[in-house]
Amino acid sequence: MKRLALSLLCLVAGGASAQAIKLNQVGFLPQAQKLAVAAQGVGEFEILKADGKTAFRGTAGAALRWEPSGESVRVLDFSALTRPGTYRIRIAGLPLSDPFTVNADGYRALNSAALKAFYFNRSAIALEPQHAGPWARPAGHPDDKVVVHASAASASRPAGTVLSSPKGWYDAGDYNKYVVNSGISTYTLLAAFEHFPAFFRQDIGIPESGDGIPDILDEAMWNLEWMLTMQDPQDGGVYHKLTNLRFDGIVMPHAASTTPRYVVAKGTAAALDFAATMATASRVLAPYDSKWPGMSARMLAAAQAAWRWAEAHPGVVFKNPQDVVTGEYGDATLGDEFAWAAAELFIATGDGRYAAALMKHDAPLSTPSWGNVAALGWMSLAHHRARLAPGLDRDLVARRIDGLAAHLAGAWRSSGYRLAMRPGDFVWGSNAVVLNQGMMLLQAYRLKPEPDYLRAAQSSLDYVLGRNPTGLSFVTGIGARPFRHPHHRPSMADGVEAPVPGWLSGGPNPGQQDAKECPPYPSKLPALSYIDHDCSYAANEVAINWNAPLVYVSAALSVLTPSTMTQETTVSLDALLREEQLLQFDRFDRDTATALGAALVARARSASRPVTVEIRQGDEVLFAQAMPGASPNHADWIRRKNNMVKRTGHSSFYTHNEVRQAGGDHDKLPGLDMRDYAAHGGAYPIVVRGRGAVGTVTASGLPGADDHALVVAALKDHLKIGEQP
Ligand code: G3I
Ligand code: 9MR
Repeated sequence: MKRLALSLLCLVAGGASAQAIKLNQVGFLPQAQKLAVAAQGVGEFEILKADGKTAFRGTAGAALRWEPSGESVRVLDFSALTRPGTYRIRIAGLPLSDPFTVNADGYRALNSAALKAFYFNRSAIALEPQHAGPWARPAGHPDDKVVVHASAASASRPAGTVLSSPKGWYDAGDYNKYVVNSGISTYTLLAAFEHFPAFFRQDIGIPESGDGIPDILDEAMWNLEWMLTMQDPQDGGVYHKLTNLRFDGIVMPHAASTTPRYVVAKGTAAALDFAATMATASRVLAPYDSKWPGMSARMLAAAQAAWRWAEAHPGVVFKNPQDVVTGEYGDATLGDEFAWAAAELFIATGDGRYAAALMKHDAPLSTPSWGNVAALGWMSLAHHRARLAPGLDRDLVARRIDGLAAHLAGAWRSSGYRLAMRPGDFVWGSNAVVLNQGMMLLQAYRLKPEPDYLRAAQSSLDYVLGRNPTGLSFVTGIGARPFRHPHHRPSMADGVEAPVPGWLSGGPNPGQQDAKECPPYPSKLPALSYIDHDCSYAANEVAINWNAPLVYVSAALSVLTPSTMTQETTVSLDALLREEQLLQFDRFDRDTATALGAALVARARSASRPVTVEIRQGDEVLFAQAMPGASPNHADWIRRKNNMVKRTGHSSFYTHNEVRQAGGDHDKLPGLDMRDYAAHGGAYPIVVRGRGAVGTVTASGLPGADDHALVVAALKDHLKIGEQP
């Protein structure tokens, strides 16, 4: 404790961090790229196991200057260390590094904490000890009686009208609720679930845990319900924020001022961010209609009404009314908000007018932020692109995303710290810029598995977890050396020594807008403009839009980092063909299908993965089952993978690898309409010896290699074939 306090003092006073070797203090998945950073001059390094024995030796790379911190540093690459364990790095003459782990589920605790941070910022609900531990607190800000501010007055709701607008998350270290920032935050959580549903099956300990709905959706719903109340039912317009006139003091939520809270002015950005988020939620929540009856349809209607308002009021830029001094989230550039809302509404409705609106605002992409949201729409389009043709040019979707990722990866490759961040990227909330860059790199990786995209995204997470010039983990409660003093009212006022866990610091910000109110910053350089002090709202606040990409990136890396099994380089086409010879039947009929189906379901259940499985003989479905949480999209994937197997006679995983190993694009096969074919793993031919192919057995819902592995495992179970050496 003392040592930590001292090193923080050094930081505040402008001294160098005690940590000479900077690394991700949580660690790495076994097959991930693993980098640390050390000072110029360092040469050989060793990785020590927990017992002190050497597990790996390496030599640092060439020294490179990193402009954002003015340092010259050398990268230590120990990617070849893949064995799970706890390690430290040793360099002669330097203190040992912080410990890190190599672990296949290494980001689980981080991800759960980052998601749970949203729960800790819920308004209008008491946090009970069984969920909140030492950070339990009474309910604050019920917001069941908020006042229509003069700036928001309309004929049906004149100034002074009282509304109910409860729930929602506090934005950040303050207690106000802002639609614009809620939009990107909620969307990012919904996207994390939409892209990686199986990862989110574990409960995180919130009041709704165990209700049969993934916690991430319950958590998102807490804010979505609030957002719905921010729409004026009369005209579809959306109030920009629900706020005090001025910031609350540094007190707990229940002790905050009792002066009225207001809904303030409608605006175009709020309407469009609301429309995009509601359209997204309507589609992601559609399978949960029995839990939330009518909600999905209500959200889509709300999204469309907000869009109509925005079309009728295309240039209403929000500015704080004179008597309101809380967060502004003002944004005068609205084309990106139009593009995002149009993209989500197009996916939700298939209506070509939205595609046209999207193209009207088309532009090269940049890393998303609360004020620059176009990339979010393209990220959704990429996820749904297979269904969108011919309404949309699928190549354009890929080009837009790949263009951004290629640019980021280029900056990453040549950077001293191996980070895509350039000096100008260090704005207020720079840590979220880092993670949103990672999120976009991962979108490109999902479209085209270019290993550098994954590596650069890994570097984004590494940076916020300690591979940065401060040597701190920028997530409260995570890592050996986490920052401890967020500008976060509950953390400051609760009397608990440790800050509320799971929160990402805004991070280095050379704007230093709080300099007058804080001890001196150690440097003016972008990446060193940081103090771990709770006065610092410009560099050390927390915010929902900064935590959301931490949830996304930690989940995505957990799912997308190849496991040993799915590593492309280890897939041998010959071995796959041999396996197809082995996994054949002597006879196949309805009973066989039922038994094989049971084996598949048992496999899927024990892996607790929300897949859909199907067995066909010819075109007749003999068995089909969807696990809880499976997506309705699976049916279409199954159809397209089956077509591929019927055409080639081989597993769709074989075709996937055959195409890729020949340098082709498995999503673009010459002569095939990819709306009807998919070269992704998961469909397997059912071959009866002496008769040939009679049908297919298919799984959908996991990465292709994992769908394939699930089917193969079930076939082996059923055919009683043991693991091959
Ligand atoms: O975009 C420009 C960039 O072009 C320019 O080079 C750079 C130079 O400083 O500034 C950039 O704008 C900055 C912008 O953030 C970037 O997103 C502004 O200077 C900076 O003042 C602005 O800060 C915003 C801050 O509120 C003050 O308005 C943050 O984005 C925003 O995250 C933050 O949000 C606050 C809420 O208002 C209230 N609740 C807490 C929350 C987090 O601190
Ligand atoms: O606490 C406020 C924080 O949430 C905002 O992001 C920040 C910028 O708008 O403002 C903080 O409030 C400060 C105010 O702006 C200036 N005086 C000190 C306040 C915090 O102590």
